[in-house]
Amino acid sequence: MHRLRTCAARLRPLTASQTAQNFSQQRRVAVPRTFQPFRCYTAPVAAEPFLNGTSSNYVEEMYYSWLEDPKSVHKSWDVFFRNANAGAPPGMAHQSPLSLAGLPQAQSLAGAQPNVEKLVEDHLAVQSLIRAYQLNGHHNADLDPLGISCINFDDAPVPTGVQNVDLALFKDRLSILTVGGFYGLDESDLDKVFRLPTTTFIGGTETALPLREIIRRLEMAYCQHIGVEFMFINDLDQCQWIREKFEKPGVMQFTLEEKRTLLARMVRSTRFEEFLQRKWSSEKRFGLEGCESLIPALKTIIDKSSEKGVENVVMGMPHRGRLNVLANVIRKELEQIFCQFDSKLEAADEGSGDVKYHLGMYHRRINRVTDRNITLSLMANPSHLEAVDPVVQGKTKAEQFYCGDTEGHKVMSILMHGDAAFAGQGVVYETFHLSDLPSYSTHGTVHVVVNNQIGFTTDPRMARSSPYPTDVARVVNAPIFHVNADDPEAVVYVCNVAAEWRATFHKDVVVDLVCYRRLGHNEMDEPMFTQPLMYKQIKKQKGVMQKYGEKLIAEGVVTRQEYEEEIAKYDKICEEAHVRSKDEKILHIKHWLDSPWPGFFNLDGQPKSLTCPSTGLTEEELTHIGQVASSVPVEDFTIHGGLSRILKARGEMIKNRTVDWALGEYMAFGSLLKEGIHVRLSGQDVERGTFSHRHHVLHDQNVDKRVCIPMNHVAPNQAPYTVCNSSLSEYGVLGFELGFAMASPNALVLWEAQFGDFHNTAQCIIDQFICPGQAKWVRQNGIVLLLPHGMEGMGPEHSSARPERFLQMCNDDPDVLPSITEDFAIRQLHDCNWIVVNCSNPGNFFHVLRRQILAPFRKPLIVFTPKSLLRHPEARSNFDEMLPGTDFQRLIPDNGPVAQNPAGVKRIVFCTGKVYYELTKERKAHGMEDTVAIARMEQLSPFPFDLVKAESEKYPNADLVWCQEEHKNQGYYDYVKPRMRTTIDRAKPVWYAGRPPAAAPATGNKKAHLVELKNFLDTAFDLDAFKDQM
Ligand SMILES: Cc1ncc(C[n+]2csc(CCOP(=O)(O)OP(=O)(O)O)c2C)c(N)n1
Ligand SMILES: [Mg+2]
Repeated sequence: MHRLRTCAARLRPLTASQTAQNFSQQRRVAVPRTFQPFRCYTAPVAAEPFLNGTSSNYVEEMYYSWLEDPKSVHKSWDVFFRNANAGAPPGMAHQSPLSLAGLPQAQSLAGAQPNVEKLVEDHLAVQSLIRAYQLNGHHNADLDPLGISCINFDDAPVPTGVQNVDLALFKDRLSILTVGGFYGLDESDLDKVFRLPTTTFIGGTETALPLREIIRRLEMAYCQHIGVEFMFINDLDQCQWIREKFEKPGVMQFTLEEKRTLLARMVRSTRFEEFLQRKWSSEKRFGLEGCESLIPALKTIIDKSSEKGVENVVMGMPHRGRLNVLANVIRKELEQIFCQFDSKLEAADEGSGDVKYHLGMYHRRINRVTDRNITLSLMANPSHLEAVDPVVQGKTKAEQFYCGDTEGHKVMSILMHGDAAFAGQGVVYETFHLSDLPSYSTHGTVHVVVNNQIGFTTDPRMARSSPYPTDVARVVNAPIFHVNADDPEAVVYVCNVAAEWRATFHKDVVVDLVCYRRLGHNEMDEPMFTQPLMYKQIKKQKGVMQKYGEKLIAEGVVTRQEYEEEIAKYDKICEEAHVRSKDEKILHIKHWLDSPWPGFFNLDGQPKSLTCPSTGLTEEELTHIGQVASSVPVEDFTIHGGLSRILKARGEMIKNRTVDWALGEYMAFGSLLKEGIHVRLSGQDVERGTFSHRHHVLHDQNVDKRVCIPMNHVAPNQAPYTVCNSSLSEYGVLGFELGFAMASPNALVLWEAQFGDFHNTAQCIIDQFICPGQAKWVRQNGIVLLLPHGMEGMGPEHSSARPERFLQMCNDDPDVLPSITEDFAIRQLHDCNWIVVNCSNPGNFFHVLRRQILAPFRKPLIVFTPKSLLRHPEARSNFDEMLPGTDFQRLIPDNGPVAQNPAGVKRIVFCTGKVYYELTKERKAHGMEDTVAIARMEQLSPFPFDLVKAESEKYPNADLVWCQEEHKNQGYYDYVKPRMRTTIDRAKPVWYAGRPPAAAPATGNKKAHLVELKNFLDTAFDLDAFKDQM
């Protein structure tokens, strides 16, 4: 906490004398009317050198004061504001005191009345003092229930409970807030009455107060159990709004009823943990002891939001207190929670399941306070802290989208965090940066940090370089409300304000519950090994429920008997639920589903059928969508000349009944939209396409920011198409899209990596959610990952999407040939954890995208997409391959000359993706078109055992080669080889033609790249190449 001190020094505002000095040095001052959201690039404020986070608030105070009464500010400011309001250009509004001196009033003021100057200075000093509290008051607030951080911070105990203002006492305190002590004021000023600036609300209905009272009220507002950080917000209305909430005298008052409800909630929260501890003292549950106020905090946020019209709250949280939140906020039946502690419980569902403190939950119920319906869901999450943040935001966005809630009035998210994780995990920052982007904003999230001042065994001073764990939120101008979690009323107050803030401004807000962790990291851990002094203090600490109960008894709000009865009542509820829990013999993970898809499955959760209709389209549909793709469907819209040529070429292709890659994708998206399926494509630069092939958003060359999205002009009643360039994030954005895809099965949600290798910065989402999501949490997800991939001599970084990694995580058994039934293909899809494809032509890409939606279940789809093939003249498909009756081809056999005389074929080369075109070219060059067959494996996983079998049996005299352009330890070889061997009952070897093993995915040397290519192609067509390996 000593860092706070350094920080405080840096943030200190100017003293009155400093201000005067600066003023006389003729610093130019900006006009507050130019306070604008940062996107307004042309605002004159941009040219004002003076305006910054510190000075702007000072200027703002003056401005408000001037608006009310121009005489209330110094003449120089009066002139300045007049000039600015009259439209003076930036930098021209200020006139130096020299020219002011020419004014008759100023002359008399300056020359004749030295006392007036002192008066002005004193008023400025008081304004600065008020501002110092608003800015830095939180440094002096009593936030830590243990009192440890205060001691470190000040090297001396900080007095609280301000009733009598004594300057001697405050001089020390104020030195933290101000430069040079007291802004030139002294004890004799304490009883002088000062006019209050309009930037404070401490006066209530009074406009002037004695300095002593001003300080007392500021102490009450900013230095008690709540610390408010907000002065960095560059919006005057928002700052005023917060000041009013915390400064107005008497704001924090509770009715008797509210106090009783709060006590009841504290009882539930506390006794739940105590019950678990009594019954299962040696089980891990990551209890909430030390932060029991989290439960009333969340309930308050939900109650207030429900009152403001919210009907659906999507929540994400880590391990700490999760069971308590499930029980007391979401209201999961207690027996369902308790039965999970029974080790004899059998799993009823397929899949691996997950530990009890990771599971999600969905519940629709009546909010008892507002009497309105509310849907609460807690998303399942992996152990990886904060990974669920973007997922929650994506799901929230989708829920808002589907109910037409464009401003977030009905659906909102709440994210909970641990202090160490909030500060340490980069995905928090990535998620914050989505918060105000049009296609990603959820219109405000309430963040609640369980700041127990420790992360596992690590102290904050080793865990972060910022004073608070919440500083990351400052990047998006979110106000931060620090609160001592041992004061439940203060907690409830800030939570109410946070929910109101969200409902008013639709921006993020953070509640930092400063608390402690009574036990170890989990219930088995010994914290005294590493934090002996902290834990000695914790052992002395009276529980917050007990403290609050005693307070209310002393206040006469409840009697001791009532308090004890409340406790006994909840204990009984727990005991009875525990008895019932013993009857539970089977654990249904399905009961823990966070995102049910009503009507999509049968009642038993199974797909309604195990068939998939043809994914083809009629000639008319193909032509129509093709025409949309090659036209500009709005009037008076000038597109770039190069783009006109591209659209013209598309028109030609459509006339010739062919599609290239971009058109294949267009046909898939356009047709699904027409069928009412929402399509959302997100990722970096996806609107145009990294490779400039897509052009889904057209830009008017004459009108700034005027755009047209032809895909939204496919049919009158079509579903909307969202295509959005994302922030430069993979982890955050992929998580977000996964969450979006979770909300409904009736949407095609795609995330495209700029280059496939960049997916590894989102590895956590892939490893923890996409790959095992269904197995862990019985929830399906049809997200599509488009990963540009291919060895094209571009160097090690832009070549490989790392197919080997995706394939290594597929759940099909390499050593077992599944029985090949009629519904083999769809059954395989149903059983797999994800689908991995590498299409060699746009027609097949079109089919696989449509299959994502036409299949009766949802699986993630990983597509390695091409780069050079986007424009390859041979990588085109004919309409005939896309008509009704056609489907995705998992394997494309060789239908060339080899098919005429299979017995004469000496080799079958199996391959996938772009290398097919290099192989066919080389085969032609070798004149081997009737001796070497080339089969394309378009779907790598689930492995097309049936088709590989048929293809290899077709050529009895051929040897088998797997050819890939990737290095041997990469690509597909390790996945494909054992499965091919299993398919042919290990009757023949599977030879390898490809690049040798390597550490890097590709060479950076163009020549080496070409030599490697030539070498492996030579191997593929050298029928003697493997003789000496036999
Ligand atoms: C990404 C990630 N890294 C490491 C861990 C291991 N881990 C689990 S809890 C924890 C400490 C978390 O501290 P904090 O965020 O303050 O939450 P608390 O347990 O104090 O409530 C750590 C390091 C993890 N779960 N996730
Ligand atoms: Mg912690």
